[in-house]
Amino acid sequence: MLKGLLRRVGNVLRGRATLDEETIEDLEAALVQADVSVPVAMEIVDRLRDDAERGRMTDDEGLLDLLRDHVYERLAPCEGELNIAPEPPTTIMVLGVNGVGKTTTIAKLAHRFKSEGRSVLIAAGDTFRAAAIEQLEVWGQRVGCEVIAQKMGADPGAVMFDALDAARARGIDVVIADTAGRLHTKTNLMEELRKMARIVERATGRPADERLLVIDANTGQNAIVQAREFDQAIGVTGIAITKLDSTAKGGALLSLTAEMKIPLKLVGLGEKPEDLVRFSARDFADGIV
Ligand SMILES: Nc1nc2c(ncn2[C@@H]2O[C@H](COP(=O)(O)OP(=O)(O)O)[C@@H](O)[C@H]2O)c(=O)[nH]1
Ligand SMILES: [Mg+2]
Repeated sequence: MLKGLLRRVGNVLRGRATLDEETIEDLEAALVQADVSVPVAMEIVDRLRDDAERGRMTDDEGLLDLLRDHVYERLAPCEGELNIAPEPPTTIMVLGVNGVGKTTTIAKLAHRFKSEGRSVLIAAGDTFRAAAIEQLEVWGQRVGCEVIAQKMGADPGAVMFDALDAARARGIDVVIADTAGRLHTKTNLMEELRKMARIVERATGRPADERLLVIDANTGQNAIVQAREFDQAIGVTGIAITKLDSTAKGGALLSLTAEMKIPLKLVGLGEKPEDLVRFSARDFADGIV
């Protein structure tokens, strides 16, 4: 499933048992091309050089194995589980810029909770685009979940309020809220997000249990900018990385976790409801082939 991440890096190292100057240069370049930031790429190369000098290699997969181990060690402390509230409803706000996969991830999450026997309500909080509401309703039908929606242009805070009200009345276990693809440069949109967050807090007596930031694995270094902006707005509690099935990169994750200590929780591996898995540092590292 996760095969071919950092593919060029794998190619550079394959069959090489020694880390000569040429390999080091190629390795650094390949890491940066796979969206690893320059400082993190240099750290990785230094670490590999140290390990190689200590002779921790047995065969010609040796360097590649060292890289996998190192990536695993970097990411393992970041593995995290979705927060589930002790008292229902668990509220999950799904955040991220347009096109990263928020709506699809919501459908996948709803599908997963339902298959675990939990009741789910979806709030169509992306009221910015009419298509977004329709798309969510189609998904709701597909995965068998009610979607609470208002018209395009409606106040997302009001949609959130309605959804929480309905959830309380019906004893729903999980409320998952879509949000607009707020360009982080547009302050009023971030303001709307904060308002939605306040409404959750007022209705449930605590901040949204999960403020899940969706990041497209193809995003590159901009992922860090996105994470910072959304974190400043309402505090991000977890990250879902989508489209890891369709990229040979994935290096942005290494830079992101070097910069910010936000748990990595989910991985999107396709466009179907079941294409969502828990983030696993081991799988990610072993995906480097
Ligand atoms: N290959 C792949 N495509 C995805 C994944 N998640 C979402 N997509 C696609 O990305 C596009 C944008 O997704 P959408 O959920 O509408 O993004 P939103 O604007 O953030 O709500 C759609 O074509 C989805 O099918 C994934 O994990 N893998
Ligand atoms: Mg959407």
